[in-house]
Amino acid sequence: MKVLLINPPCGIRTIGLKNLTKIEPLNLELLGATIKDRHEVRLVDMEVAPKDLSRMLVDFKPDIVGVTSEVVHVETAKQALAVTRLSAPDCLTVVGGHHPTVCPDDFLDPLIDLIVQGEGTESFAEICDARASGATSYSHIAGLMIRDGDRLVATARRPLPLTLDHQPMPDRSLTSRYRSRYYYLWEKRIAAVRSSVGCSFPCVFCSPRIYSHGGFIPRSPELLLEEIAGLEEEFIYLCDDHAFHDPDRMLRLADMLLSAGIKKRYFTYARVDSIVENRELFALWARAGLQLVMSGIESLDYEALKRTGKRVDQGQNVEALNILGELGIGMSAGFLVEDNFTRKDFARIDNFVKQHPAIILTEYTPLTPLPGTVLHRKVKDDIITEDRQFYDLQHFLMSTRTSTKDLYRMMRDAYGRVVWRAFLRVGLWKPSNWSWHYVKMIRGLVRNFFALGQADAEMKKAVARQDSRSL
Ligand code: B12
Ligand code: SF4
Repeated sequence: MKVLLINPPCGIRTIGLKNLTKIEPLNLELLGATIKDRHEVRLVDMEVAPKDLSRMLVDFKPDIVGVTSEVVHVETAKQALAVTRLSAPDCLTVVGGHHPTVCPDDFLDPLIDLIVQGEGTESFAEICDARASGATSYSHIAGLMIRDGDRLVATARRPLPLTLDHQPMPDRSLTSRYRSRYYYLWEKRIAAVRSSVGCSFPCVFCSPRIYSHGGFIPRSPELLLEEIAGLEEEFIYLCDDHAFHDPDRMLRLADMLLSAGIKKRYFTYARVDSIVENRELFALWARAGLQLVMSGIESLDYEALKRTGKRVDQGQNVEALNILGELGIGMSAGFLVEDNFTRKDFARIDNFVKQHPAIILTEYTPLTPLPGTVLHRKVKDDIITEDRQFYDLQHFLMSTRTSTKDLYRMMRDAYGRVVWRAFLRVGLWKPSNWSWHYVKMIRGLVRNFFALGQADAEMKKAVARQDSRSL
């Protein structure tokens, strides 16, 4: 079978990292690796080359098309399938990934034949094999949602695996023509590696914990060492939800990387309490090359921090920052933007950031009810738009006490200060650090700046469109 895998672009109104970072579609590289011995596989990354799809459809004529989707890709994934169906009307269309797993209803659409939930590699391989042997029904394959008229019918449950060790090495040759275009902010050439998935903490706004049913699924250090050692890129984006969930595993991995003399630099997400509780482990990781961690500081206010269900306190936030500062690891610190924020609240965060030089970057996030989360269930009736391109953790999806126009402006100005601080703290001004891809980064910053300026008006238009449809 000819199998085409598509990474769709983000929605046009989406703001944030989409304009500042491009990362290989590791999910599709894993799917491709799983089936490549039996099927012919191609991959189109529309995030970096949106026009490639039409060209590929003419050349390749796929029998099966697999599209991945996060929440902000719901419409663009469907658009990609609409284009596909024009050239290949008989191809089998399959959607999978994070958002179809936590919110399959968003993909109930005649353009989509099958929805794969969860880890998906085995289900997808079974779908391709069944299609190759002439199947027209897929209801015997576990882990799917199949459209039946205007509803979705689930096939048998496919339990989540206990480890990720059954998955093959991602087939990075599928993205060879795009690799030079992947970057992470100021890092020029990067690779993504997944060392685990899931997290068992109870944060009410968290989508990954819903995906993993509150479980933590690791890949073994031996396989990770092999994968990392084989990478050409020096900067590695460990795209776990909480890589340090099991400190012993991370200790073994750091030891193995150091013993093997592998010199790479790493970014990952880490909870502040795991930093505080595992100082020596982070010291080891600093030696192994850990350069930047993303942590949710969330709030400087005791009650607001408690409301997140995150179970960390301000003392741990500060201690984690001190530890990282001593170890020379930077933090990208996430802060929630409350709906009653004023300039004073942003100034308070600025002061906090000034006092903690370990903070290299600051991210501002309005509390976002991602579908499937506990928070979404709680506030469902207060959400003002169903248009998923706005579910980017940068838009206000519920009514606010401070006017949204002011909130977006304050966020835009705060990001301006973040850029200036990063410029100084990372030393981006030094000519020796210059890279041509900074042009893309600066273009992305300008796009985000204007998009935040327009965000209020764009949201109001989206709400009006929705209201007129429901009349
Ligand atoms: C790395 C990452 C990024 C990277 C981009 C990764 C990429 N190439 O697209 C960057 C930093 C750019 C990024 C940006 C954003 N991200 Co992001 N990101 C992640 C993170 C941490 C890991 C994703 C990943 O690569 N996982 C590894 C792969 C292998 O796992 P996977 O995608 O789940 O795939 C497996 C299965 O799902 C399945 N599968 C996947 N696709 C398909 C397709 C088919 C056909 C089949 C059969 C199976 C299948 O098979 C895979 C192998 O088992 C996740 C957290 C998470 N747990 O997913 C957040 C996450 C996906 N991001 C999120 C968001 C909101 C964003 C942004 C909108 C934020 C912003 N405002 O900028 C943007 C927009 C997306 C973009 N592409 O730019 C949310 C999405 C929520 C949701 N319900 O969808 C998540 C879950 C984080 C969160 N806080 O909730 N992100
Ligand atoms: S610690 Fe992070 S990954 Fe874990 S549940 Fe909370 S937000 Fe999600």
